[in-house]
Amino acid sequence: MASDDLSHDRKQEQLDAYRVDPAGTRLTTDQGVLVDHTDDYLTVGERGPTLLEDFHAREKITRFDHERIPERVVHARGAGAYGFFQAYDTSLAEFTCARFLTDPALRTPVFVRFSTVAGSRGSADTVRDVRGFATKFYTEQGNYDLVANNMPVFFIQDGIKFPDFVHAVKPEPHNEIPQAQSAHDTFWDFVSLQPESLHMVMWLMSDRALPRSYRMMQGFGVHTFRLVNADGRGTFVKFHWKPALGTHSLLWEECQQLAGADPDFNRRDLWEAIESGQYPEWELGVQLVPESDEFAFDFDLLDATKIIPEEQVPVRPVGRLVLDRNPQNFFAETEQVAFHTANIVPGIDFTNDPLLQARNFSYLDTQLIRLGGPNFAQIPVNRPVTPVTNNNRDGYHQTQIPAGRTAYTKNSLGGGCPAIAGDFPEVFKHYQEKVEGHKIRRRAASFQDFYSQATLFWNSMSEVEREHIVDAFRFELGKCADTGVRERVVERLNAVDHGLARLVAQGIGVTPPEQEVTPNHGRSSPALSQLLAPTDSIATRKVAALVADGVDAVGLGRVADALRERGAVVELIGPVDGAVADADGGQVPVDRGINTVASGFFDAVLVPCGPDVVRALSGDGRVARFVNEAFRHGKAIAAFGGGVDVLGAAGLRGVRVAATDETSVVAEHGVVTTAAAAGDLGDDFGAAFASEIALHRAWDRPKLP
Ligand code: HDE
Repeated sequence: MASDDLSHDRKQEQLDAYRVDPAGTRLTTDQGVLVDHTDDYLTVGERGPTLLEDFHAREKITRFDHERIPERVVHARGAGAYGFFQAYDTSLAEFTCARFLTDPALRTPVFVRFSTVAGSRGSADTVRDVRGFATKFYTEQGNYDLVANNMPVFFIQDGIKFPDFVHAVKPEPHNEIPQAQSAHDTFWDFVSLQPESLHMVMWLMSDRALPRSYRMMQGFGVHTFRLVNADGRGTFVKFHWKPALGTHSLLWEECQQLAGADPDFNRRDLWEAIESGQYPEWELGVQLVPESDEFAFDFDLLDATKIIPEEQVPVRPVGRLVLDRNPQNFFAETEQVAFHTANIVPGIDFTNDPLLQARNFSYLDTQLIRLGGPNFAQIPVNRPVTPVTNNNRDGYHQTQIPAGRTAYTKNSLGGGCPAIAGDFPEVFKHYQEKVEGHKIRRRAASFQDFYSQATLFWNSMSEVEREHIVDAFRFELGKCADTGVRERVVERLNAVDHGLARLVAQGIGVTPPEQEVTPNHGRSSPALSQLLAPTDSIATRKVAALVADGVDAVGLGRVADALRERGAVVELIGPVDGAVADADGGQVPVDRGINTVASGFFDAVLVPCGPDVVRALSGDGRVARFVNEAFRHGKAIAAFGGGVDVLGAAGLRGVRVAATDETSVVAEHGVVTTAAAAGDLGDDFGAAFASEIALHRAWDRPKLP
């Protein structure tokens, strides 16, 4: 079989056969008839009635009328990309016979689709929501789909509740309000009556629900799956994706701004990173639990509302995922891709997690209606790179021509083909599990602890992460009109942590609970905090350099070079698009006018020197707002020479900046300043700015009034 680079290209080669390039072609009908006029209907006389016989117009309009397919019932809005997965070594072979996980010579092609959950296809990216992270591995043993989320647990324990949960979070049925929001009565009503949702609700109220980028979020398979080795021995497994750029979030205020300024913020970010060759990367890791330890935990491994703390079972690195190619057509590829938790390959199997089992039904079922029939696996993006040979036949959109007269097994008239694979080494063998029991509809007692991991999550947060969680609860519950719902949620939170419940209550006009119901167990899992694992890289981080006529191009160039050398993206933002004059009268092209951007687009701001610049920037309310917002959002801000004055004009307070004669670098709370400019600007200025950007945000910065 093909290996290394070849197998990575194998999917692309397959797709090439379906790609249609309009370059050099002429317009035809669907029947291939050339068309010379497509702007006017066929009519009787220039101003007369239109004719039904105009087959070209009819076809054009009909095709347009039928362009839409149903959007996904959840995860409707998404963005996808191709890439590859490669295992680091053979060490997992002891546990699984899945070759893509154990053969480092294989580069397995993948398609990944990221998504939000609640919003419609056209909703904004930066809403408070879970993010989907679904990967289709086109392995040499068939397609494997790891349909993951960016949070490691789920709202419910049993799939039968999924329609209830989704109906509660989606827009309310009487008025279809609100779009892509959990901040409304029905969602919180559901939460208050289903305490098993609380752990996931803590994640949803945390910064995890506001990823800075799809490229900067973790992924989790959520369920406990099973790895199966060549001898048929099973091992429980949880799958983890870890982003190479670190896990980072936006702030809620930025999200709201971005939802208007660029509703495609995350989608665009992924697209642009790949187009510019900055390929996003993740590491796949696994937590392995021997079957003998099935009952060694104080929760049930089959309960999808629980994590296995990483301190208890470390995450073991397996391989790397790289996304290096954008799709060519959103509909054909990203919209038509069909994931299914039951798409597994030899070496991977299910457990009896009742949420997973329900998914194994739902995904195939939903594709049948969404993609219009049973042949959706023939759609190019969905095709495996391995041969598909069976007696499944007919149905809507059959595109193959199965030859021969036999469509049944066993046959003698077709030479017995396709033949049963028998003991062929690649054959899928179901994991053998002995099962016994009564037919009942009842949740296990081991699923009944709803609070301790919600508490674990709360205990593991840093102070600033906790502040964000409290603010999120206050915002969301503040949008609930029903006081009974607000009170019930506070009651539930009181079982998570008394202090949390009181803080939330105080922000939403509910009487804070007097009594602690369950004492906080005090345990934490440091790996859950995003802030404890900062990266030192500024790769792909976006820096806005605010420029105007008279800019010190020499100084600006030095800082920009220092940042670009470290992988950051520096954009020059002018008063309008076009160019500005530099201090010597030369032209400096700008990347964008300030009227087309928002501070939320950037991770950091640079204010350069130049007397006219300072005058122009200080007098521009848009600049003041831009810098002020960046400051409030904790972003790294740098200014040199006279540019330091712009910070004061933008209302920045409480952080020391360089005095007018102070040419050394002053860095305080993520604000980096110096009076030096042009040729006097040293390398240490750019380096200091880069270090602050790498911290993502200066969380200890004084708050502006
Ligand atoms: Fe999904 N989910 N889900 N889900 N899910 C769908 O499948 C469902 C769950 C996830 O980019 C649907 O093709 C049920 C957990 C992702 O195309 C649907 C239950 C996790 C995506 C469906 C769950 C997910 C979906 C809608 C509870 C994280 C987007 C359209 C039993 C591990 C895939 C579709 C893409 C999509 C059902 C719970 C992740 C209806 C019944 C837990 C990333 O089949």
